[in-house]
Amino acid sequence: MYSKRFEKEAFKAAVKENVKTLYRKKIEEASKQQIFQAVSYAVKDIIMDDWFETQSKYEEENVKTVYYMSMEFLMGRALGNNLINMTAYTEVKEALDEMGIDLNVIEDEEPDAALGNGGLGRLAACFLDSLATLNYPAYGCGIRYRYGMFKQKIKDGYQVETPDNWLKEGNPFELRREEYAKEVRFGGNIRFEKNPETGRDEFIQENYESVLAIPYDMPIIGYGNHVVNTLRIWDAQAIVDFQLDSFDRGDYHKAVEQENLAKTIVEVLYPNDNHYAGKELRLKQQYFFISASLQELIAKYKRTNSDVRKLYEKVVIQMNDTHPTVAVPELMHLLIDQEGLTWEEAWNVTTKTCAYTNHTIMAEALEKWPIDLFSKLLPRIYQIVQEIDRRFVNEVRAKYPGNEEKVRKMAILWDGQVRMANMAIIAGFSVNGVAKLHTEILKNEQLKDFYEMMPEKFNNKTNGITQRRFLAHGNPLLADWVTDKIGDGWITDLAQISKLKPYAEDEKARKEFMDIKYQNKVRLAKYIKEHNGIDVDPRSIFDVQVKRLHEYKRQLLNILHVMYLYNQIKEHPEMSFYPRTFIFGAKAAAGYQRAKETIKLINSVADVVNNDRSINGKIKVVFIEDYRVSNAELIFAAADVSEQISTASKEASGTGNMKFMLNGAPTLGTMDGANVEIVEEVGIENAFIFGLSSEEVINYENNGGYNPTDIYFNDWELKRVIDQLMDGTYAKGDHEMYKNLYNSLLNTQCTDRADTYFILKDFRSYADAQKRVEEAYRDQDRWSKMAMLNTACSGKFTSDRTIEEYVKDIWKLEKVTVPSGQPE
Ligand code: B1H
Repeated sequence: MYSKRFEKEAFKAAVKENVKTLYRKKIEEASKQQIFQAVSYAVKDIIMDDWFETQSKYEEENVKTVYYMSMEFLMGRALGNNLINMTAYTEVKEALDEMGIDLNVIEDEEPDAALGNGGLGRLAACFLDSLATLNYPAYGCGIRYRYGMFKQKIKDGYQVETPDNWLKEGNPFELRREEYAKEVRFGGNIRFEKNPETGRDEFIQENYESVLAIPYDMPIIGYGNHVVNTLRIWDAQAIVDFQLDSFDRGDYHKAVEQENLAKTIVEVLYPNDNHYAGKELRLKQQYFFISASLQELIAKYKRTNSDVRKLYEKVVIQMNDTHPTVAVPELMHLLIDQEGLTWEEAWNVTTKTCAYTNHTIMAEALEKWPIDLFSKLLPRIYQIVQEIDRRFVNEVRAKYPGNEEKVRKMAILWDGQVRMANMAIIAGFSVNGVAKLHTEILKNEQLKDFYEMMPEKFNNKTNGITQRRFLAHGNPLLADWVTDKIGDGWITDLAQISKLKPYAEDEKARKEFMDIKYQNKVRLAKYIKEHNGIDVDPRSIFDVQVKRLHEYKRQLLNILHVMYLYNQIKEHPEMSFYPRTFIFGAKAAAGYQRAKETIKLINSVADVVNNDRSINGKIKVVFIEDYRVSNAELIFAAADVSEQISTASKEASGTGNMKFMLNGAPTLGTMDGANVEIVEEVGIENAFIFGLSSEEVINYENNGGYNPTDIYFNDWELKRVIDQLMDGTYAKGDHEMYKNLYNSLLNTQCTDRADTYFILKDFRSYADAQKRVEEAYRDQDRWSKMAMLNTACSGKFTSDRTIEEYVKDIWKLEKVTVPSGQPE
């Protein structure tokens, strides 16, 4: 399709020209980074026509558009993915080859756009890819953080965080759109004044601080369809002198303050996954990007539509968790105070426009803003929240007379706090969970009262991932093999991958499949050697757990089991044991002590085990530094075993589980999140399931927990492992190093319940499942079948399917076709 525009010679000339105009250099003199920039600008140039065409087509057809509001977009690298979706990867690779340039090396020059923590942010990125590929009009709206997710270094086994200066060399794909700048105001006081002409009370805000929000656009390229959507991320800039209100002009102090506000507001991504920190700056960030995005969305709507009372016909706002929920009162504010709608009219629009996705049931992730903080920062918004709350509480009392318990649970304002989830549910027309089990838990436990009152709002949208990045780009060997077998329809229709199923019975195909896995393991082994200096044997089982570090995800269970295996091998050297490489990758939130201790423990176990010649390399432990989207692509491709071992009920969905499955790694996991649906698709015989069920966990929790000490005293092998946390085995004799971990498992010394995440309880069941993994792997016929069936049954887990469900049930969008921006 792009063959003409990627006429090789023209592209090569463009790269040379860019090196010349950007750096006054010849291609032979340019650095790898400079070539990356030159190549990217050449690619962006080609994108521009389609980007332009797509946006004009949307405007022409005046189509309904989804605005995906998110504090996080974990995009990773753009160059390779853009080329894949332009169906130009191979051609560009060849063109560069002819110039003596290796595209893979150039791709490695690009910093990850890490504007997210983990699954929630990566989901947003996958959704944008699918929306563009499926021809749907969509914007992603977020923040252009100056610093993204911190870079992780491991020093002496400890995590050290360093700033992620991702914009240092410039971002070749972004476009600054100064002309769409918007003012956003904070604080001050408000009053109302009667307008003598209209007779209406008009809202006036005084003594506020404000910043200018400036959008940067990034192209989101659909696969082979000429669609280019936009990720719009906002930067902040001080409002310069002449833009200040007349009485503020010349106020030096204020000017400096506003300069500071602008600088701090977009400075850095909060590095917490599944955790609410309650910082004022975070609320500022939320309001900043929401207000700017809504102002722009209304302005855009009004360019082609006359009646703002019908906004919901052309606009739907999806709130990615509660972080963007201030969109509800802000939309009310803009509609009432600027567009002149009545409360009832504005409420009608807002409740038909906003929808909410819940991503977690973890109590510590619930956003509850102290009222005094909230009302000082956003005085008008707080008034509106009060009024929403007042009206809703009236409804509750009308529906459940005398039942104040209902008010206590469902009101927005309670106990001095603004409960954002309650507001999102009350104002949203849709509330969805992210996997079947998660949605059931929301309906029957967490959000029971809301579900009873408004069942029609609740629905499930099981998460998905994009096969373009996580197979076509991340695993080219397997991608080509799949295409060879079944054609390339899977790239935009992953259901077709089920056509691989018959090949699971074909010995030759199985051998090819395992051969590709082996080559990907060699590729990862090389990466590990380069980055960790550790030799790993690609013939060993690559057993992988990569995800954010969190107690509920139970990396601790995994490493305790490694310690247990190590004890066994030491004690019984004659015991048959299939060599295993345990691979970890995880960032811990900077202030999360137990998580950081777990990283240190993993690295210390690695140190001891990897250097013990007596075990003949039967176990290797590797902690991959700075786990992120770009190295994730290599890791998934090389994995044999996918560790998805969260305490049942805690992982809302998980999406890494799907990436492993797509790449042919069976799941070793609990019946949690989307694991349940993975097992449904692939069959329980092609997974290794263990542990308490979510009902059992919830049951224990509702009855005060369980007592791990019985288990501790009755299982001497497990006891020994836990005691090794305190006896210095993995701490060069230090008895204190892991005391927080030890206490979290057994003790009474910490405030919360002992072993909150049922690690001791699930330990034996996990060890058994691990034994079954080993047995299965020894039988290469059986394993290769399992592995291939995982790939073949992964069709459900494409984000394309997820997006089609959102479109059908929630967003109601139409597909738009875009002609090629250039004549063929
Ligand atoms: C998920 C978060 C999250 N759920 C608060 N919740 C945050 C909560 O900065 N914060 O305050 C950041 C992130 N992240 C994840 O969402 C779930 O744990 C996964 O199970 C799920 O797959 C993913 C996408 O739905």
